[in-house]
Amino acid sequence: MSHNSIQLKNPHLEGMPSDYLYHLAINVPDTKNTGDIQKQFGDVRVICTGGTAIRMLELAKYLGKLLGVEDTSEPVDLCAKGHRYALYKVGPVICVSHGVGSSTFSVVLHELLKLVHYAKCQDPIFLRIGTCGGIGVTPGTVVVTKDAFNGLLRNEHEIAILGERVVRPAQFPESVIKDILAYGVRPDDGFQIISANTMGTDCFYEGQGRTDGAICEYTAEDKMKFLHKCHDLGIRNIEMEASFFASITQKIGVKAGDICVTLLNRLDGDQVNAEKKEEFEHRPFLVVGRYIQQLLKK
Ligand code: R2B
Ligand code: URA
Repeated sequence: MSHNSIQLKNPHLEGMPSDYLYHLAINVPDTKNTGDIQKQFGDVRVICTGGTAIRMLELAKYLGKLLGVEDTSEPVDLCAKGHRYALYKVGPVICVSHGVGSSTFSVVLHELLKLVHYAKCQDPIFLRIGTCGGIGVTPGTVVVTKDAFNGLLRNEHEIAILGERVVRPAQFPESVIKDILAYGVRPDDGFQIISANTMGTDCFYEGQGRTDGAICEYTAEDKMKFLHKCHDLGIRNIEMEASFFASITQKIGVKAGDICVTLLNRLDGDQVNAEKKEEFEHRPFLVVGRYIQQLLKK
């Protein structure tokens, strides 16, 4: 089987003798000779990302045990010096926090893509393990994203570049979705897993049609109409990164998947009930853990 490292889509990088991955606090002193980075990160096959540092530490510990990683010491945050994101490495997996929304995720994802490029990682897969609001599904359901919609209900990601609107497609590869569903689920798990479309918004409150933010200029009826419109488009969950994540990984041509657990059914309300949060947040760990186990057998 032939393996590939990722090709970035930036010709300017060719002319940079060194590169400082500022928010990760990782220095690449010589971009043409990245032996040290390859030594530290070259074995990485899976890049798990998720909102908070604590959840990524828990995931790292969980995966360390599951994958039988020999080093049993507490994972160390390798990017602590950057003071922005946390990065833990357990064997061939790194678990990295990305904050809330695509603006914070964008910063770390650009740097992670450069990191795996400099490290010459072979066939890396990027995953997001997150939380979301569901639409018409039982709270606790795990949703694996197919097409990612933005807050304008378009299956694309829109971003301002050089003062212009740039629109990019936002789909996740079918092969990854298929494998996550095939290997990540067991009938006795006690929760549902589905693949469906996801809306990624730039705002938790008004952007997701909530009526419990500091500002709301629409009626409860308008909100329900909007949520039903989402449902009609096959959208079963709402979070804040999917369209950005799909668009960047699709543009680079790197495999990726977005796996989120629904904390509430938005057709029933807006407030997130924290009671079951911890139990629910563990569900994508099970799914992703089994998927990674299978992946590493190949
Ligand atoms: C889900 O949860 C966060 C907001 O609470 C955000 O990162 C997301 O996508
Ligand atoms: N995360 C979101 O973005 N929305 C929700 O409703 C819950 C979690």
